[in-house]
Amino acid sequence: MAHNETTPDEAQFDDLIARDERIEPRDWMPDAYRRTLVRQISQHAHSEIIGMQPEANWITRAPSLKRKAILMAKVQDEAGHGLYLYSAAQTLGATRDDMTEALIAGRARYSSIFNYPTPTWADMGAIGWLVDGAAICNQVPLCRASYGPYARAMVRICKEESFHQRQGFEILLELMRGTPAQQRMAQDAVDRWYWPALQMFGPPDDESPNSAQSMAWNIKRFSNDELRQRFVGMLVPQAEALGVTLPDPELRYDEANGCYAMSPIDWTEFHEVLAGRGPMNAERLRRRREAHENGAWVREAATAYAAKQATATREAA
Ligand code: BYC
Repeated sequence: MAHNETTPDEAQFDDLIARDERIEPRDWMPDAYRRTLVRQISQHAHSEIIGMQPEANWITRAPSLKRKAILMAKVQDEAGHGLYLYSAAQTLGATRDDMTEALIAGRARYSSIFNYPTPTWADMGAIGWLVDGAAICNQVPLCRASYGPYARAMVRICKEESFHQRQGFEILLELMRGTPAQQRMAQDAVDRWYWPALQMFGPPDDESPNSAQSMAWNIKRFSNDELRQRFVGMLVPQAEALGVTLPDPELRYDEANGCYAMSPIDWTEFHEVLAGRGPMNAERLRRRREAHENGAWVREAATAYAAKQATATREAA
């Protein structure tokens, strides 16, 4: 076959993408498309699972029974998101064991944001407001991603993220209506989480190796910088309503080009965190490994039960 000739499978794939329709697990797809999806979806799943840790740190210390119940529900939602996403990656042929092994061996990426500590209760507010807020901006367009199982998982995840964002906003609102010490605690948490939240959207567009191809495949619908701009635009009026200051003296809306002007983002810090040298990277992985080892008996029991069921089914047939 001539080098640039398209096979019928490829033509059908290209046609589905051109018509902005969904690719399903049964459909033929280029290897690179499959690999990109496994990469992004598994990273996303790992982020949800590691993302349980900074907040789990506060479950036993939440300031009231009601706050504890809400926080537990949120952390459980994140476990659920991880499971939907691992399942979506499995439809592409990735195995759960391989993905888990890559994570605990420190070979897999997960969002940079979860490598920062949560020293105060206000961090629960800042995570909900800023981290879940950034997640919503990034993930609502993913509900239209071209790969069906990923897009469908995102619909449910985004609904739950909206609740998470509101609960974070409400924690900060209550602190800002409290004593001067509570107000300072809220502002301090916002100061610490603001810049790492902006980094969640990934490197600037001209340094984002995956964006162009992912956008051509209708996986990503907006570039990293476009989503970062959209996020800042969402935060400005909400910060005003809360009475907190966003920690960027250069932040202002530029009427001329319709964008927010902002101070430069510290990409050195971002790359340090990605290289495993953030404040909490080692602790997050240590805790994940420990949880995996402690859960070995559950996996063994489930495997033994499945084998027993299979024998019973065979014998009944
Ligand atoms: N952290 O070419 P680029 C949550 C990597 S969980 C770490 O722009 P892409 C929540 C990137 O992977 C939220 N790594 O990549 C949970 C790539 O590395 P590789 C998680 C990052 O994929 C609990 C390299 O940098 N959300 O909401 O086109 C509690 C070059 O980047 C980061 C998702 O995962 C980062 N921040 O775009 C509360 C959303 N940024 O793989 C909340 C799904 C970039 O080439 N993912 N990298 O070695 C995405 O939308 C995209 O993957 C990204 C990056 C926008 C993150």
